[in-house]
Amino acid sequence: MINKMDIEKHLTTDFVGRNIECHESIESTNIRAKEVAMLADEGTVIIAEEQTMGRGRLGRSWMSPKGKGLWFSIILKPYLDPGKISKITLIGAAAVHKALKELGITSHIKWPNDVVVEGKKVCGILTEMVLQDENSYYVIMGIGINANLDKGDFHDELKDKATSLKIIKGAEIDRSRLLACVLNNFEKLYIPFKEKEDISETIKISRENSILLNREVRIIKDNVERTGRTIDLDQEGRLIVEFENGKIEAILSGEVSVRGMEGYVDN
Ligand code: BT5
Repeated sequence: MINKMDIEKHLTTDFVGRNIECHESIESTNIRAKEVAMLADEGTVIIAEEQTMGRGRLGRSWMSPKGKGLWFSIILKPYLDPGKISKITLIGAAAVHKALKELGITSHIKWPNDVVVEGKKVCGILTEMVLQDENSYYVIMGIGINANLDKGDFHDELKDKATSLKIIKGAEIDRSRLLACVLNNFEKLYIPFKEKEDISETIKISRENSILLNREVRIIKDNVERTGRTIDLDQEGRLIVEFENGKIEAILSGEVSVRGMEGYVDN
């Protein structure tokens, strides 16, 4: 069981993770975070041992078995133009990448919201915006990390595309330490963004560790599917893609499949 004291031992942050709400079992930490966001301090973290209705993007489900993962949400109040919120997901992914590196695990970032190890997903991020009134909103960033799941914990559908840190390392992961590490790295990258809209360090980490650059990809956005080649990630965190028709576009969000990964093998 994760407890606050174990997490606090490893925290070096000013505000992220300084308030933590722990649940044994909950529908979704994002749902709970939305309920308490208005009165909560920025940086409050909601964590659960188990989620019974863990969610991914577009209403997909997120498997969150009890005691095996890190399922948590951070409440943020950045007071920025809502159009810039997708960058927070990139900051989260960069923070997870850095935390895994501190544990000796090499990971790659799959723009915009996944972290993969050995080509398989170990972490997914769901960032949601909650409008308070016309002029203000909160951001809930939910992060799911497959820490100590065993092979048998994955449904058949996920066996080939997902893995856990325990499977990779061959040993249990200290979840409290990992959580503190993610929060420490997140705050360092988030403060320049909140104060100066500076995400240069996040972009640098994402570029250097991206699994997507210079790859043939299939991109689904607004139900339209197109294939192309990824060229770069720009300073705004947009994926630059050259599509089959030769047109180059900067994509802010979308669903990307890489040829040769996760079942995308057609010619
Ligand atoms: C995501 O969505 O990857 C975002 C996942 C966010 C989960 C966190 S946990 C804490 C917080 N509370 C929540 O309720 N959610 C957040 P997406 O890119 O749409 O990927 C979803 C897809 O990933 C599913 O359709 C499955 O194919 C796959 N998937 C589900 N559970 C998984 C797991 N534990 N590990 C790896 N892949 C998984």
